[in-house]
Amino acid sequence: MSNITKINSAEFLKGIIGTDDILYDGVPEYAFVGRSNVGKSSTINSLVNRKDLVKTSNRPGKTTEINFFGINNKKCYFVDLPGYGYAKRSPKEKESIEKLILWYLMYSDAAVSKVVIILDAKAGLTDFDSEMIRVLREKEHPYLIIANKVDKLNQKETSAQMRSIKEAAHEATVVPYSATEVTPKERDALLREIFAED
Ligand SMILES: Nc1nc2c(ncn2[C@@H]2O[C@H](COP(=O)(O)OP(=O)(O)OP(=O)(O)O)[C@@H](O)[C@H]2O)c(=O)[nH]1
Ligand SMILES: [Mg+2]
Repeated sequence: MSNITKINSAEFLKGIIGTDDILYDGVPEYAFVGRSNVGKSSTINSLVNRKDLVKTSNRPGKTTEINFFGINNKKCYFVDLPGYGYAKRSPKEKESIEKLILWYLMYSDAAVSKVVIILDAKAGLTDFDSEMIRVLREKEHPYLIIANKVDKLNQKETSAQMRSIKEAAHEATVVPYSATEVTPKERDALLREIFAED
């Protein structure tokens, strides 16, 4: 694990679509996964406090490679994965993205310290989210759920969604978040959660 309490620097390193030396260089990896358009790239930008380190878009399906970002001179990597479930992709493309994600997380032997699953707080878990949670639990792999875009919900809706997401996710840690309206305090709390050893 990384013992990071503050992010001082972040840089794009490379995008990969299969095996690569970067997976095996021993640097701890923090992987951000989730359905297309839930705000994976925006969440990484908010955590590193940069508006445009990672490209974001209101057109889903923006991220197609596994993108590596070096944090604090490569003390760890933040890894932005392509989103799954984007409706306008062909079934074949969808399948190859799901395979790429599962390969990276489960079979590549990459040094993944934690998987950060990002959801749309309003939509909750998708089938592939649940499948991923099932596999992560089976492997006893540390993971954390971020319920993003809570700025779109009122307080009552937020707490109802938090309860139902937590229940559907076998009582996993679920952090309510807004990548676009986050305060420094909320951001630091999420960073602590991500870097916590469980
Ligand atoms: N209201 C609101 N919008 C958000 C939030 N986070 C992200 N968005 C918006 O949602 C859209 C998608 O954000 P991205 O960060 O590109 O999403 P992504 O999950 O990386 O998408 P893919 O790369 O396509 O898988 C953009 O228009 C963002 O501005 C949030 O917390 N609140
Ligand atoms: Mg993205």
